[in-house]
Amino acid sequence: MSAVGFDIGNENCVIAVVKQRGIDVLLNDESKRETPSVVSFGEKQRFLGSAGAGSATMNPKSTISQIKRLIGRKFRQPDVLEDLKLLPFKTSEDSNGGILVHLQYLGQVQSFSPAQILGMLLGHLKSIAEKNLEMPISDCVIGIPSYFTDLQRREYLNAASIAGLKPLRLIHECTAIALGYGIYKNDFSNSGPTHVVFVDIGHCDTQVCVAAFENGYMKILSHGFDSNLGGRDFDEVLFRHFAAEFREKYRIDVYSNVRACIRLRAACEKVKKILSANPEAQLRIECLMEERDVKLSIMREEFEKLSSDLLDRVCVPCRKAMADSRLHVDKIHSVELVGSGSRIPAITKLIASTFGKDPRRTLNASECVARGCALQCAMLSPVFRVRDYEVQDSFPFTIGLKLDEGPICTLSNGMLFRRGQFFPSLKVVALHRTSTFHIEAFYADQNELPLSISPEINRFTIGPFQVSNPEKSKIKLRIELNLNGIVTVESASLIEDQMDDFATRGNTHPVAEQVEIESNRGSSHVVNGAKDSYPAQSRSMHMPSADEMGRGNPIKRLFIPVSENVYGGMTNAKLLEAQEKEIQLAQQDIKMEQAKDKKNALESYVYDTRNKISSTHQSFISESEKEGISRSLQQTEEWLYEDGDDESEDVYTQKLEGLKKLVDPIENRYKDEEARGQATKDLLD
Ligand code: ATP
Ligand code: K
Ligand code: MG
Repeated sequence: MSAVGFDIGNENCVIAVVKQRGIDVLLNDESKRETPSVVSFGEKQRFLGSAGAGSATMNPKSTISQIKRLIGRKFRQPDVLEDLKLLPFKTSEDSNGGILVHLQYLGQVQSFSPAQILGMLLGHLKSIAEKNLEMPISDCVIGIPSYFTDLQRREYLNAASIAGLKPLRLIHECTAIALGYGIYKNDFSNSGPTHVVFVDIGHCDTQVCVAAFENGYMKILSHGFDSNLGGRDFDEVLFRHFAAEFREKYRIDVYSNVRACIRLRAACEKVKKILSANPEAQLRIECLMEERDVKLSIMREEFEKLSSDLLDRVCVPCRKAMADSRLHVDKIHSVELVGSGSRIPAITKLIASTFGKDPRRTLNASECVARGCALQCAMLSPVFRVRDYEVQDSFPFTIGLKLDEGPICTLSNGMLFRRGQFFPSLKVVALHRTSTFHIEAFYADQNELPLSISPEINRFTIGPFQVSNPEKSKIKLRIELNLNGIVTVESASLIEDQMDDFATRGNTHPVAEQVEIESNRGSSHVVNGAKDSYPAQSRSMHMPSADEMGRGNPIKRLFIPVSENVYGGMTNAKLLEAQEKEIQLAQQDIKMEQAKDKKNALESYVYDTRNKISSTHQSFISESEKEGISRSLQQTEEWLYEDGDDESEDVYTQKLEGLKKLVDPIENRYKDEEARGQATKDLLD
């Protein structure tokens, strides 16, 4: 058994596994520890990960990256439209308001949702893990940004299920980092918690969390983020700078040429990396467009000046997380800087001035998320024994609840779940209703959400049910913010009290006063082994509780069906369809890979045989045989370069069989002789 963790980045993915002795990061097909987050549609097969990145310049119009940014987003959100504008292929709105990308593949335009594309990428990572571990996997833990909405989380789970993965949980990336940091340390002070800030600057976003550590225990106090601030924004600063310079110096307009844009963006990223280690960098692209070679240099100082606005923005989520943690910066023991986007030297300076201390880099900047995910997977998996360690994460958004008649949990009258709520968490809401009704969960404070994100979460239909005596009955809803940060109605029940008229107890206000929110039952942390953790406790609630039984009242409890209406995302039918589609696409890839393998086998057979008949096998072959075989080899070779360049597995197999028929008799003579030689040798020895 292995516990697997996936860090899906906008630029790079990392896979880590917990093994008997510690954690390993797995190597991909190119023996790299990071796999580009790229899906590319070739003429007849997909190229995923490193292969996808390799085919990106050849196939810019059917290559997609940064899919994490599009997951669970609405087509019409302004920042989404900005992102989509950069894509060199068609996109449109699906029937749910989501995004569809339209790519040329297998001779036709095919449409995919972001969840499907992410599913392809996850499937690829899964296959890398399976190849490494030499066994099938499905249990895993996947990292997600803390600012992901309910829908984005659901879409991640859909993508995982398209890939045939079963996440034991989704975990906030910063929480995974903190877990990896804390679990093996047991030298924390005994005189109170040690507070550490983690800052992760990736390709597209910046995430911050403040964590409190004690020996054997960690707690996330707060999260901060900017979902639109990462390495790629610094690339963009350089891109705009160079595009303007080119217009001046070479009179060319890069923006008018898709391929030129892609090449310039890639070159800018390189320049940015060079400037992290050098005071000056040179940008040089041959034949960028209109047959012009371009060449310019830039100083680090100038780059920093150009990016001063971006640099200023880095401290905003840091300050926000500090404010929410209610700690003074003096109480911060250390600041850990991770994510490859943080390698820009000016960022280190900025973090230092924000916190009044130099940030540390004790963690592996690009691997720490995946490692934390693998650890969490091991902790949740019943077959692993990990040292006892307790993780408590907090949720970054306030969640409210409303009925069709109006809000029942709002900012002013107490929320369902508050920002900073430890989760998983369970609330019991009691209402007086006589027939089917709807409740709706929503993010109550738009200011907490990333820009242009919709506050809608989910609309639940409770019913059908019938109440015989409205005076003596109430509906109890158990509403959970689950381990994945998704809101669900875990159960709804109709409770009838035959004796006591509790419906009239209390007050008379039409909506708000009918609601009682009971205290949050169950612990809200995750400890080793799913069996010890909160969900197990909370689900054993099929019997009336003690207070209901207390007075010996005959209480009747009836479970009521609950159905969900998520705003967007996939229906079950769509998910099944996507799973089937993925199987087809994967089969096509396998078919093409197998054809390629057979083609290679045929090619090497031609070369080997040619060698043999003029060396080792020379004395076992007649002149005419040799001539015939040579002719066939020559023909096969020519065929391979022309008509046979792109054939099916069967065709290559047949060709190989044909050649073998000619060559096998000679091969057999050679082997017989060899065996005879060996026997003679044995006798003489
Ligand atoms: P995200 O977390 O946003 O989803 P990610 O996890 O894929 O993305 P990382 O791999 O942490 O992101 O970081 C990628 C970013 O780091 C890219 O923008 C890349 O250009 C940048 N980067 C990598 N090396 C350097 C360097 N030496 N100097 C500056 N930036 C760098
Ligand atoms: K990454
Ligand atoms: Mg990342």
